[in-house]
Amino acid sequence: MGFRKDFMWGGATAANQCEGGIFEGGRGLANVDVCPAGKDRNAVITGQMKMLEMDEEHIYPAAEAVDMYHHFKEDIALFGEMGFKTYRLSIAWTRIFPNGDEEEPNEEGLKFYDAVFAECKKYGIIPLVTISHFDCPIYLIKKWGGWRSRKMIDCYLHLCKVLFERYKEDVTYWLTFNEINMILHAPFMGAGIYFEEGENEEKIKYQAAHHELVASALAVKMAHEINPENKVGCMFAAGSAYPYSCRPEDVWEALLVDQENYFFVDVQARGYYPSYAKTRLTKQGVFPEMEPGDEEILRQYPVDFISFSYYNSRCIAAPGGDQEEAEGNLFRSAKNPYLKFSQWGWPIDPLGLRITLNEVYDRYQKPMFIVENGLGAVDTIDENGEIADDDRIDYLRDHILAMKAAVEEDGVDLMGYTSWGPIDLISAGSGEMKKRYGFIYVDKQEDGTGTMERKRKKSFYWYQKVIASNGEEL
Ligand code: BGP
Repeated sequence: MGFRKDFMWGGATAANQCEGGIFEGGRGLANVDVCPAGKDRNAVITGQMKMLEMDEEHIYPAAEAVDMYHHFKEDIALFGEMGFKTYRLSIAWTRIFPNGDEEEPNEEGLKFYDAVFAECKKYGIIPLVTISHFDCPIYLIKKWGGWRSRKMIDCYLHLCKVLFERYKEDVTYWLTFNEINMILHAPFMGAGIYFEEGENEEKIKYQAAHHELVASALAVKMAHEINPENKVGCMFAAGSAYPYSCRPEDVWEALLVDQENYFFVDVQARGYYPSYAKTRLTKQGVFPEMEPGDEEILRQYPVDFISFSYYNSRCIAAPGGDQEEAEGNLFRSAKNPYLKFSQWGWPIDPLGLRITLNEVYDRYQKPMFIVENGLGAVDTIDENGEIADDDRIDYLRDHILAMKAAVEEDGVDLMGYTSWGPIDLISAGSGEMKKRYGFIYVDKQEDGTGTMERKRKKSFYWYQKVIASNGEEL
């Protein structure tokens, strides 16, 4: 049986991690631009340290990134050479609206994406567009505090309207927010929120989440009105929570972690706040304020499909245990003794992808799309000038096999797979350049030096075969 004939193979990037050119084309400054590399990054992205401008002391890797702003033709040609059916990219909000609340969009910014989509078309690549990949204009953060304010909904919808109309002929696949559940873990990066001393952080985060959920539902409505062909998905950071042991307290804690993440998809896919969230958030005094009509909006405009990132599963123990902690995509979890780990300490769990696919499909019964998956690793160029990234190939092969089993043996409905960072780009979590995910190497080094030259790695040729054989030759 295998993957469907029109399976959407490809790769995924985010504007702020690859474009650079943040002062070009009339672009404004965004939260993602002022997240520094180095020791303060975590405090900034989690909203514990206020940073709304660039200063002299820090390095801001998004400023140049891998300069796709100037290299996109070459890069998309390489995606075409690999046989990509789709390319997931995000729009830098501040290229279109430098402040975020202007009436008229910035034509130069719109033209840039016209050119990107034209390039995709040349190679028969279908764009899959993330409207906001952790992107929030600084101006709106200064004015209203980012997504903590309901005012953001209108600004976001104005952006959506401009995008849906302008790119009507080019784009029919959209994602409203990247990893919407990241708002709970990295609220500044996820939603432009930083905290003042003494604030009720949970309440602010859930209020902001509510605003995004309403905005997302209204974006679905608008997308369908503007073009009935449009398909809109939600996107969350997935990875099932395993109990650390069969001790009921561990099982319970794992269930809570899963619910915390599924909460967002429950609302976006089913159209209402699940009972557990209503009850618990109310008891904790953090249930968001809603306006009349919000519940109807959520109910009327659920998403068409569900997408997620999967890097690893999580292993959860009840508080008070002395188990070791593992790293992994800004989520805290216990170290799973049965798994191997990446160079960045992230667990490697291909079967976990099959488990997650089954869980998500069981829960929502909607088509799914894996829009991020990959191995962040250091790459070295050997004496022949080649990059033999066998670990990456192994990682991807094992995950694709797991997803194949989920399709062939478990019957899950999967639309496509876009691996993360098909071209090296900067890390969202750490801001590092040396953590590479690409099939294409970029000569940009950790200290900012490099020629920006692009180079095919061994995995480039491997993925080309995978796509050509629709996932049969692995
Ligand atoms: C996800 C983000 C991506 C991406 C990826 C890998 O959370 O959606 O933007 O960067 O994780 O994480 P990292 O860059 O920290 O290795």
